[in-house]
Amino acid sequence: MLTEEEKWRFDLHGYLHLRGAVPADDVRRMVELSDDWHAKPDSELPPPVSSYRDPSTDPTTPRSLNNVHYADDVFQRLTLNPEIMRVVLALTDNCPQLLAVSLTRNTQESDDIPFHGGFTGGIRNPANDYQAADGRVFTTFINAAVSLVDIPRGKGFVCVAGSHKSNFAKPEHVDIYSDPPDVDNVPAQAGDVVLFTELLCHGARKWTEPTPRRTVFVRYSTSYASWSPGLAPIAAHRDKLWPEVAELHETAGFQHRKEVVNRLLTDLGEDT
Ligand SMILES: O=C(O)CCC(=O)C(=O)O
Repeated sequence: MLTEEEKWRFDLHGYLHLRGAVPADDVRRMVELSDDWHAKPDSELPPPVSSYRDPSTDPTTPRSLNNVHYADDVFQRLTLNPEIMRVVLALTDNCPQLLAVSLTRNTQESDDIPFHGGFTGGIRNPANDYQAADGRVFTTFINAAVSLVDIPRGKGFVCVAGSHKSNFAKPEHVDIYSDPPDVDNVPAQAGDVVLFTELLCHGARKWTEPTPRRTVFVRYSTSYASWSPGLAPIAAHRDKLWPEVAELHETAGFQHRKEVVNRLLTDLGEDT
């Protein structure tokens, strides 16, 4: 499901840039919902949508609204997006679990996001691991960053390409504003997805454009990772999810093949 070039690129860099993965109508709808919900306090949001950090006590942290897929179909459709899932299935060896969906807004008032993540040797965390062998790439914790706006060069997502398999600590002076080849910035168009292993050292530069940056972060892990069991699905709101999305959320053993995976593989023309 990954081309040889994509495998080479993901192994080398720790991320893939999927261009035009999300239909324009869906992007428009998500921008509309972002502008509506981000204008409201948490008390007026459709449950179980809520801020990751309370904006009244953390006003400069980019506000991230969690659980948005319970509140509108467009986000459920995004969790099953064929281009995103083509890559997620390959990277999890057909054992994916949906962890979280958050709608984030960065404005000129928002803080930048310093580098975090990155492997610096030692024993790997099995819930956030990366391996490449037998002509395949494999990772256990994935973030699909879906951009809803155009990101000019020099702004937005940055990473230390290759740091998902680095063995040495990053020098202090290499930061989110450093230049290539130490730091990669990924300019993107609305509807593009930057899909990365959370093991990659990554962050975001300060947003200086007059209109907000709007991004949906869809996080996946392997189905058998149980380090965030409280995340999903939320029992009291499970009936708001499509059956396939609820199943995608479930923790399951690595020998178990989810029905949603078989359906996606069939749609992708793969042998189930
Ligand atoms: O805003 C970004 O592109 C980076 C977000 C980030 O650092 C994260 O989701 O962990």
